[in-house]
Amino acid sequence: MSKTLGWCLLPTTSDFKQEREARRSSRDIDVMLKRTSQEPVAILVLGISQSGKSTFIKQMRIINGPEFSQQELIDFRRTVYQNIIEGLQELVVKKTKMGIPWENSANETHEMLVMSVESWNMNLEPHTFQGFVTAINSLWNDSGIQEAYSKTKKINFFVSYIPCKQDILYAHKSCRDRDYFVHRNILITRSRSMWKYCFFDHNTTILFMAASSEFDQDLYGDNSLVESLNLFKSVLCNRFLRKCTIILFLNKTDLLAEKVQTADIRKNFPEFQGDPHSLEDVQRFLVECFRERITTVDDSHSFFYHFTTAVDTENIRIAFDSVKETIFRENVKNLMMQ
Ligand SMILES: Nc1nc2c(ncn2[C@@H]2O[C@H](COP(=O)(O)OP(=O)(O)OP(=O)(O)O)[C@@H](O)[C@H]2O)c(=O)[nH]1
Ligand SMILES: [Mg+2]
Repeated sequence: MSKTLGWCLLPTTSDFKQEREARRSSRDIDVMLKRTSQEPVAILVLGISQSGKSTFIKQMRIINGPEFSQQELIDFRRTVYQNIIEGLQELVVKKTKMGIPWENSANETHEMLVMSVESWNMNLEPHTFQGFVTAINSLWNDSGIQEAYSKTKKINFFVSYIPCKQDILYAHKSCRDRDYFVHRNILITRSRSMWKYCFFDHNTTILFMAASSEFDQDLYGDNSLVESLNLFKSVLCNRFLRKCTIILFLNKTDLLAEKVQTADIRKNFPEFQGDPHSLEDVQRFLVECFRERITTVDDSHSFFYHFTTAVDTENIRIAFDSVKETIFRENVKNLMMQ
């Protein structure tokens, strides 16, 4: 194309020079693009507990394969049983704290049974779990528990079954989840033990997950969003991570959309200006909270963000495609600056 154009315009020596330069740049870019697409890249998935890190990594497995084996599904069943019992125990404690009585007084006996289960200490198989089903159902159907539940976050109940992919995504098992996934030249990990595989340069991206719906919830006694912002700031201050690109996933958008309908973020964050019942306004505010941490520490980080729902495979597929594109673009930019 440039050759044809060159002949038509009867090029001068300087035109030839320019064309040679252009060809050389184009070749350099081709080499760089080839290098970027092959260089190992690491994504460190960071964030406070319950923000959705393991769910994101499970989605990587669902999206990029291989399929879960029957044994893996059965292993997840125990986690789901454990989540059901622990979730119900948490609700019973909340109900008591809120001073809500049992609708059905027979549930006092069921309460004793369920509260005595040390689910983390036992091998929950279908036949053991079956022994608690009547009590679980009865407590769950009591209006006292329903009232406590309507004032807290959602928990799912299942009895004697093999979990499907969606159940796996809803299961929470702190720390013991498989915590990395390799997709082509990309290592995705949430584990510090894998940091040895990272270069901590522009080839490493921090994917910071924050549960956007938890602005009014506590984690170990402190506000969950404040905890998340503090961790975000300490990540930014970490000298090893200084050159990394930061991608923020403001996660649990489904729960946030539901929450803003009734909750008022100004109770926890009086500086919020805007409509507390507008999802967009609340999301904009949250992005600014995180962005502000970057500017107070060091604004040389490249910063990108997405509103995600980690339990929604399609949503994560789109977000991950965009993450890959961002990493690629950032790498090309960095190589061109070298
Ligand atoms: N509704 C909803 N639930 C989510 C979303 N993301 C994660 N969860 C649920 O939130 C819980 C915690 O998610 P995890 O991925 O286990 O959180 P984590 O960051 O790995 O937590 P730790 O392992 O304790 O550090 C799980 O029960 C998930 O199913 C989301 O976007 N929407
Ligand atoms: Mg986890």
